[in-house]
Amino acid sequence: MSQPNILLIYTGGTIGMIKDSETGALRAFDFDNLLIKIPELKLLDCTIDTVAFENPIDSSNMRPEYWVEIASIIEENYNRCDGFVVLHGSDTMSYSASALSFMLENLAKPVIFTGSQLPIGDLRTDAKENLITSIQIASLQKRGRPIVQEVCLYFEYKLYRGNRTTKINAEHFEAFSSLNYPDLAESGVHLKVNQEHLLIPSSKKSFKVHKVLNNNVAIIKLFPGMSKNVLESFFSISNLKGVILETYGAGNSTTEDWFIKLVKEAIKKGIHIINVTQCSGGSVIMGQYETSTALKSIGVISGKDITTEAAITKLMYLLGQKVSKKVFKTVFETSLRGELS
Ligand code: ASN
Repeated sequence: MSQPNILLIYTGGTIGMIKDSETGALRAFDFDNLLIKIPELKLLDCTIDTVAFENPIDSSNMRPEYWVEIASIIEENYNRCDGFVVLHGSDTMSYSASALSFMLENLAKPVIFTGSQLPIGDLRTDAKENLITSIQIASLQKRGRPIVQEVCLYFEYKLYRGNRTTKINAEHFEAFSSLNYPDLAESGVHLKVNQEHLLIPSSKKSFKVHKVLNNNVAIIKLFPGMSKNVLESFFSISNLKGVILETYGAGNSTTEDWFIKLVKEAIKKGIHIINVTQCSGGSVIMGQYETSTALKSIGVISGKDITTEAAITKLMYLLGQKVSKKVFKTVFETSLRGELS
């Protein structure tokens, strides 16, 4: 049987960075140098092709155009390759993994995002394990079919559903967490895949790539003391189409009249408002407390247990799809790629 063919897509991030000799700051460097640093790749049981961004980026410079670029590379190589590994900075990796999960409809092959906290050239780097195991996961097959068939994120011995993750630590090697969904696999002495948690795509539907994203969106994080003026300014942004409202606890907010009135007016103007909790884990349950019943009754959409990263990218995706006003709430509250329970 032939070896799986894996495409490694290098976008940038700490994994391939070096220290600028003048400023001491880390900056992205070219991909060929990166591969020289990992001779172990030749020992893997697969063939590896590589594509790199012309100018690799620190992922803090990530934007939807780059997501389209990653999606297009996957689309162009979809039939030829058995799996994809995307090397990406950790800062916005959860946003990118979430965005790609929505853009790649009926995905039936693994797309594994990974990166590292220390550059690959560093003596104590976490890059090698992350990269090598990601490639191994992307190569896993059963009866000639890939075992993982969704967008994932692999970091520090754990494989997560990409759109369930959040970067939770800027210091630890264990930089990501998936608080509302179990790990898909764990890497120890053996690679343990939790089959029961994997997405199983419908084999009848063909792969489709969506490249239109609408970024006329905003995230508003509530805090005690937020003034009417601030909220009013947000809602008067021209052409604003949707807002992720980061609320307290199980989806609660202030019940002050001015607040509820402004949100109600925004919804009337056609702005979609999605209630997502500021907590890292748990779910929005509008109506559980008195402080969320008004939000429910004026038509605020429940983000349930979605992450902010998945919510903002789902919003951009659905707006890009021109989902009608009538069904927008229902579609948003439905799991499309396993992003909510
Ligand atoms: N600033 C880096 C990035 O996101 C952080 C990292 O990769 N660890 O590109």
